[in-house]
Amino acid sequence: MANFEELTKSVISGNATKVKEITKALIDGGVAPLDIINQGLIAGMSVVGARFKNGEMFVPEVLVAARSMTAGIELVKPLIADQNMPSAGKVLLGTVKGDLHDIGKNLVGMMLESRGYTIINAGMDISPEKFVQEIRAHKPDVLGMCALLTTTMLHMKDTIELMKEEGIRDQVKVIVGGAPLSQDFADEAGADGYAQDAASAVDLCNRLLA
Ligand code: B1M
Repeated sequence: MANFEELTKSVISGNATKVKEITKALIDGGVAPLDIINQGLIAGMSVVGARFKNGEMFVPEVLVAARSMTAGIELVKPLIADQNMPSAGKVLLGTVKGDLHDIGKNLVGMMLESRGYTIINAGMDISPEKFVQEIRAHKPDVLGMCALLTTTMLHMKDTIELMKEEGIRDQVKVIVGGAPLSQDFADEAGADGYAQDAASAVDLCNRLLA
């Protein structure tokens, strides 16, 4: 039977066809969907991240790997989303201005969706003004902002400040996440919470909306 190591290797080499084939074999073999994501797909992307950092992989290869990982996630997604669950709340998600990293944010969205949340995915490169516009349009219970760059994470604070100026800060809980963030940063930015990973983001939303 297909195994995690093969899946990880296929993500690293960006072979989407193989990623889909192995993911499907693991699903058919009864492997838990979240194990496929964590031990196969994300594990592969972690290796890509390390190689990117060391200059052993470059942007085009990273993009191809990211696309192959997404191809696998798309197959697993229907298995963890319970369509019949009543909505636990509405979460507006977006990656901040100047930031084009969306894999982690999409994973957070998928995990929240699987736990009954309604997700409005605003996308990436979202300016503070656009976040405010989206909040007014969708009236979410929670705004979730994501940043992967130390330069762009500063826009989280700008967004929260603009929400205050526009008089809508108290209407929405704000959570933040992304690899360079910390609880200290979230506190300083004025967020209601910080989550280190997708599973913690679900716990955090549950706590904030309880
Ligand atoms: Co970029 N990149 N990248 N990149 N990239 C990083 C982030 C970097 C750490 C790599 C490195 O140098 N070591 C580095 C940032 C350095 C820094 O600021 N400290 C970096 C850089 C420098 C850049 C460029 C500037 C490179 C260049 O062009 N010279 C450029 C910037 C583009 C831009 O945004 N304006 C760039 C571009 C890209 C790609 C487009 C090629 C691609 C993104 C594709 C995409 O997202 N569609 C990319 C990728 C893939 C990465 C790495 C390799 C992987 C990121 C990822 O998807 N990880 C990354 C290196 C790394 O992380 N090791 C890197 C997997 C994902 C599941 O994890 O996003 O952390 P993560 O999400 C986690 C948690 O953080 C958390 O839950 C998720 C799941 O557990 N989480 C949340 C995330 N969002 C959350 C929100 C929440 C709660 C939890 O609440 C709302």
